[in-house]
Amino acid sequence: MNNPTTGRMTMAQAIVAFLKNQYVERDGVEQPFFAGCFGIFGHGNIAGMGQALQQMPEFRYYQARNEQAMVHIATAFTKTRNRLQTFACTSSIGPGATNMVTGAATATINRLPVLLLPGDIFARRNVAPVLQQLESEHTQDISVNDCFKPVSRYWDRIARPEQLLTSLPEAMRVLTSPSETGTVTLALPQDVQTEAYAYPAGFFHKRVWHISRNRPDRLALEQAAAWIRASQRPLIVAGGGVIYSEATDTLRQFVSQTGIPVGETMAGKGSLPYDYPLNLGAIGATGTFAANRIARDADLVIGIGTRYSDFTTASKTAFQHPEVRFININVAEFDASKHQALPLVGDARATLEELLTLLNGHSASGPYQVDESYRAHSEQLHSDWDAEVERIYTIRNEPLPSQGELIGAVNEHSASDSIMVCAAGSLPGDLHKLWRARHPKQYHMEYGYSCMGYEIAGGLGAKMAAPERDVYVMVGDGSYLMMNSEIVTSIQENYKLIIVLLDNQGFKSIGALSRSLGQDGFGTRYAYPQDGALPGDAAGKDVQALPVDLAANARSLGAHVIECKTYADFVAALDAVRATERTSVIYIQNDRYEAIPGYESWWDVPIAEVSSMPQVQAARTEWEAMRERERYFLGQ
Ligand SMILES: Cc1ncc(C[n+]2csc(CCOP(=O)(O)OP(=O)(O)O)c2C)c(N)n1
Ligand SMILES: [Mg+2]
Repeated sequence: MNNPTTGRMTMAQAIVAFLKNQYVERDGVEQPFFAGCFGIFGHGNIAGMGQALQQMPEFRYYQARNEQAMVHIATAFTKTRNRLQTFACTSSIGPGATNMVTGAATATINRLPVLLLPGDIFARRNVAPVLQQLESEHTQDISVNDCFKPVSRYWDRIARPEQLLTSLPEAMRVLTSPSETGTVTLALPQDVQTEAYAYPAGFFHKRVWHISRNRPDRLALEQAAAWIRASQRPLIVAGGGVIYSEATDTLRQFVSQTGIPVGETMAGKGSLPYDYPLNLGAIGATGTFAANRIARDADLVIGIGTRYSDFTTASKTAFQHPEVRFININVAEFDASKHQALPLVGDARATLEELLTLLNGHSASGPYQVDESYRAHSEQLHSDWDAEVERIYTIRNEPLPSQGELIGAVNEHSASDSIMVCAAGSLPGDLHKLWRARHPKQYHMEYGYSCMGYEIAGGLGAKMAAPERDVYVMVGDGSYLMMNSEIVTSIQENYKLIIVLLDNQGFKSIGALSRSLGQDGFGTRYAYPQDGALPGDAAGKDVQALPVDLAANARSLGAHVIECKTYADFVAALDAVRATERTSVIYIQNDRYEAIPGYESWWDVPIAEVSSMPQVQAARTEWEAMRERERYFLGQ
C-alpha cells in the first residue's frame, strides 16, 4: 500500500471528511451532494460522529427531536431538490436507530436518496451486552440495525475503519444513481467510530458524481414510435420521474405536438400546470372523472417515471381496453418492465426528446397527432373537471366547513410559487383531485408510504430546500398527534412553516373506509368509551369528546397559532400568516362526514369472506363484483 496518507483520523472523522467532498453534476450544474447532517446523540454516536461533526463545523450539524422525523426532513429536502442533494442522519444505537427504520422505508419506496448512519453495538464485543443491545443465542453478528436491510438499497456494517474505503464509494454510487437510489444505511459500531486509521489522502479529494441522462435502446424507441402511430386512444401517465428528471417542459412540448392527454400520479402531479388543456389531472383511485374515463378506454398507456402503485392503476381496474398495451419510460428497468410493457429504459427528458423527433419525422403521414375529435374530447373533459373543482371550492358547509372548501381556500390564498406538503389521511385523496398545481414542485405529496407523521417534518425539509417559497403543511389531527415535534426544530432553525391543522376528531379517511366495508367507523373516532367500548359512527354526535386542545399544544411548542371556526375566519388567517415571522399553525375543526366522492374508480381493500355482521356481508358481495374487473396485463 503506497498511497500517501492524511495522518490518522477516526472512522467518524473520515466519514465527515469524505461526505463534505462529494458533489453531483447534472446538465453541467455542480453542487455539493450533502447539505449537512441531522442527528440525535446518545452513547452510540456522541463520541464518534458527534465528535467528528463538532470538529468539522463546515459540515453543518442540525438537531432534530425525533429520529424518524429527521429522515423525513432529509427525504422531503431531496424530493424538493429533485434528488440532487440530501442530508446524512446520525443516530445512537438501539431505539434511536430503529426509530429511523420507518423513515428509511419512506425514502426507499419513494425512490429518494438519504444516508443513514445509525450507531451499532461494539465490534469488540467484550463488554456485551451493552445498553440497548439486542442479543441472540444463535449469532453475535446481529443487531437491531439488521432491520434496515429490507428498507435500504445499500446496507453495510463498518467493522473496521478501513472498510470505509470500499463502502462509502458504493454508498455514493447508489445514492446518486437515478435507478438505484433510496436509503443507504451504514451501521457504525460505537467503538469503531472512534478508532483511528491512516486513510489515503486521495479518499478525501473532491469527487463529482455525474448524473447521467441515459437513453433507451434505439430499436425499442423505433418500436415505441410505431406503437404510438398505431394508437387511436393513447394516454400518458405522468409519474414522479417526470419531475425528478426536470422533464416537465419537454412533456408539455410532447403533449402539445401529439395531442396525447395526460393523467398524473400522486408523485407526478404538477408535471403539467393544472390549467393546461390536455392535463386531465389525477389518475386512478383518487383520480378525476376526466383521467379515469380516458384511462378506461385507452388502447396505449405511456407511463413516464411511474411505479404504477395500486392507487394509480385503481388496483388494476383503471385500464379496460381489451387490447391495451404499455410503453414505460423509466430510468429503472424494474419499473419500465411493469405490465409487460415495451420498456424504454432511460431518463424521461432524454427519452421524450428522442421519441418526439421520431414521431415528427420519417413518415409519409407527417408528424404524429391524435385524432382531432379525441383531442377535443380530452379538452372538454379537462374543462368539465375544472368546473367540478370550482363547485367543490365554493361549497360553504355549516356548521363545520368541508375539507374541499378549505383546500380551495389554501390554494387560492397562497402564492403561486408556494409548496404544499401532505402525506396521509383523507387529505391526499382530496388534494390529488382538487389541488390546482401551478408549478412542478408545488404538490409535495408523500404517497409511496403515506406515512402519518411525515407532514410537519417533511414541510421543514421542503422549506430548507426552498427557503424562498412559502411552505404549507396540510395535516390532520391524527397525523399531528403522531408527530408534531419538528415544529420546535423549525423555530430553532428559523424556517417558517405554515401548518394547516384540520381537526375532525379522529380518522376521517379510515372512518369512511370502515363504513364502506360495513364496519361503522370502528376505532376511528377520538371520543371517550361508551358502555366499555369506543363509539362508532352509529353513535352520531352523541359522544363525549376528549378534552384535547391541539391549538394550545402547537402554541406550547413555540408556534404562532390562529384558531378559526368559520370559512371566513380561515381565509382571514391564511391572509394573516403570510406576514408572520415564525412557524404558524392555522387550527380549524372540519366535518367528518362531508366528503369528496370517488370518480369512476376503485381501490381494492379485501373484506371478510365470512362474518356475523350483515353489513360486512353486503359489502363483501359488492367487493366481489368489483374484484372481477381487476386485470393482468400480459403484453402484446
Ligand atoms: C404511520 C401510519 N399509521 C397508520 C396509517 C393508516 N392511516 C392512514 S390515514 C389514517 C388516519 C389519519 O388521521 P388524520 O391525520 O386525522 O386524517 P383524516 O383521516 O382525519 O383526514 C391512518 C390511521 C398510516 N398511513 N400511517
Ligand atoms: Mg382527522
